[in-house]
Amino acid sequence: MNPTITAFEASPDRGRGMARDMAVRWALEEVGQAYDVRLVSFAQLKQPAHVVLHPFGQIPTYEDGDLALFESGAIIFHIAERHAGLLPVDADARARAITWMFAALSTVEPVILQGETAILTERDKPWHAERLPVLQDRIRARLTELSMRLGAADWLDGDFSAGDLLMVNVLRRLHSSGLLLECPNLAAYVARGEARPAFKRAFADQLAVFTASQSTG
Ligand code: GTB
Repeated sequence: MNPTITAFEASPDRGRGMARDMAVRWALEEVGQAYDVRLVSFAQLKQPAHVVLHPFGQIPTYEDGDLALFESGAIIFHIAERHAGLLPVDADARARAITWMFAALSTVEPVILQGETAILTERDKPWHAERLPVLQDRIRARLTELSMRLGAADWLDGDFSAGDLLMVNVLRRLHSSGLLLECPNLAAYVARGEARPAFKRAFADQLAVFTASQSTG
């Protein structure tokens, strides 16, 4: 039996691969693990049948036999632990790759999310015009630090790892802001990630869900 993940029936991002099933799909594609997808509506997310899998009523979830997981980072870590290809075999290199997974989700993503939230939900606030540049400067500062560490390397620590997968996925959220272009090596890093065949397959599959949702009304 293939593992089953959940994804939006009709993603609000219109298939741009911004919802968090994207990274899980990408990880599964990288390791060559076939998977099934159960599509859920926003209403279904909050129903008991889904909340038992995900206490916060969100996507993605991951089910494999008796195991049910939520949190995209934990799901990707689980996939990377059980398959070759996303974490180095050498124990120290593996620990460093896992460190980058945490860095992506707990150090880089929060500043990006704060900026995104300000744009999406705080535009009408009287303090928005003052706050936005502050948040954008925080993103710039984090990107500059990351850019310095990446330097001219292809990936953050040796070969491509789950740390790069999560970092690229987080940085993709900046595509529409233009901020990524201020650090050309990071823009190239994201482009390298998006050029991977596994990324392209995952992207196409989630886009196909959105396209089908439009044709069926
Ligand atoms: N920390 C969790 C994880 O990494 O798995 C966060 C999961 C999460 O935020 N899930 C969102 C969700 O289910 C979808 S991905 N939201 C429904 C709810 O909370 O009721 C976040 C997301 C949604 C839409 C866009 N977009 O349209 O661009 C981007 C990202």
